[in-house]
Amino acid sequence: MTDNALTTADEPTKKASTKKVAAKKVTAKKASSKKAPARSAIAPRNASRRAATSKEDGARLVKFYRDMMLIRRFEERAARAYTEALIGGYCHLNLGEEAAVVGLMGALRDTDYLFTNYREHGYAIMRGIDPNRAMAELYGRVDGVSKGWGGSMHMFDMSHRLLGGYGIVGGQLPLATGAALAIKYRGLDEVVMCTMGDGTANIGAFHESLNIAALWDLPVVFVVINNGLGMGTTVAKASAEPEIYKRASAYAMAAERVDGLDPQAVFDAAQRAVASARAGHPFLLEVVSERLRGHSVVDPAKYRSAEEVSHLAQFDPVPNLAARLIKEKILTAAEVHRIDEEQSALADAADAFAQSSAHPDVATLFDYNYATPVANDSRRLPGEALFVTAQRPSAEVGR
Ligand SMILES: Cc1ncc(C[n+]2csc(CCOP(=O)(O)OP(=O)(O)O)c2C)c(N)n1
Ligand SMILES: [Mg+2]
Repeated sequence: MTDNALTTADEPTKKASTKKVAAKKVTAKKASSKKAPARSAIAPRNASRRAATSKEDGARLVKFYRDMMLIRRFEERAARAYTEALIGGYCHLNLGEEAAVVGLMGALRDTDYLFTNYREHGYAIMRGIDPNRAMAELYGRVDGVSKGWGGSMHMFDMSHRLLGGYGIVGGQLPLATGAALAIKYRGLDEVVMCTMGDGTANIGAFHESLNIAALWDLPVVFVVINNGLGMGTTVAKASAEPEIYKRASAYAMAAERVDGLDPQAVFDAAQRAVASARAGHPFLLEVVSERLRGHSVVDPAKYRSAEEVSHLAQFDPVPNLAARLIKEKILTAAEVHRIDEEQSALADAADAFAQSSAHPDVATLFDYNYATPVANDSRRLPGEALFVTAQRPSAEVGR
């Protein structure tokens, strides 16, 4: 059990923000506040209460730092390439959510599956996909994870069991639930993790998927990354129950809420959630996180007050973990700096690799739409006629 699990379903957030709880079946008995608590209330920094870090935990924290730094530097390069118009389409970044990404992915086995949304670059890399191939996909090049045809939102790699990348909010949930049903049907020891945002918890597919998963005891962990915003709409404005993990009580599903800025806390909670799912008890894990930039690279986030923006830096998990590693003498400042240099070099290399990769041949545009041949598969390119009519003999024309 971690020091950083935040609340149970039974306790209003403001009172319970640092209380130790066990993962358990949620039974939201008391009505909770309709107003979402302030960021500081739902994501307390409780470093002072933390037990001394063991050698093993220290080594894991260093690995988390390395991985978080890689995601950070990768995303910064992606943002730059996008603003230079080298990357097209949409581009949503994991900046601020790095601790959540590494903690969650650390709890999965290679044989487990991941479904995620459009904010997916960090997840793809932490599933083991080469950053070069992830960046090449953003650039739409042949060496990309999806051969250049998916782009930022649609990475897919069966060999790393990343089953997408979905741009439709909530689109991944029924598919993830179906994958979990397939695993159960085949009697396999595998788990599906399905990540989404707080806004997604208000989509119909969320309720349908959680209901079926609980009813049929499917091996799936639903993870809500609660970054406080669905595009520019706050959780308080969008959700009647802002403590999203409590919604599991409607499906008699186990649930937990955790501090998403602490990678160790996320890892511990994710391990509990995954173990529960592997034993046939689906789980809802709410990870309270921060989105440091706009919804996508082009969003200036004008809906955030200057005061809110000025507080964001204190919630940045990357420098916070660096400070902890130095304070607890797990690493020296020089070692922290070296990790940054190494991961920056990897991100630069990924950028160079992507730029040197070829554009895909347009003739391959439709080659990956279906896994098996489909009789009426349309292969019409934009601008081509919908129906190609046979030429009539000239004598018939004008009759
Ligand atoms: C069905 C559907 N409705 C609306 C949109 C437009 N849209 C894209 S992202 C988004 C907000 C989602 O917020 P959240 O689930 O919190 O995820 P986050 O972006 O914070 O990671 C919306 C409304 C969409 N892509 N799909
Ligand atoms: Mg959100």
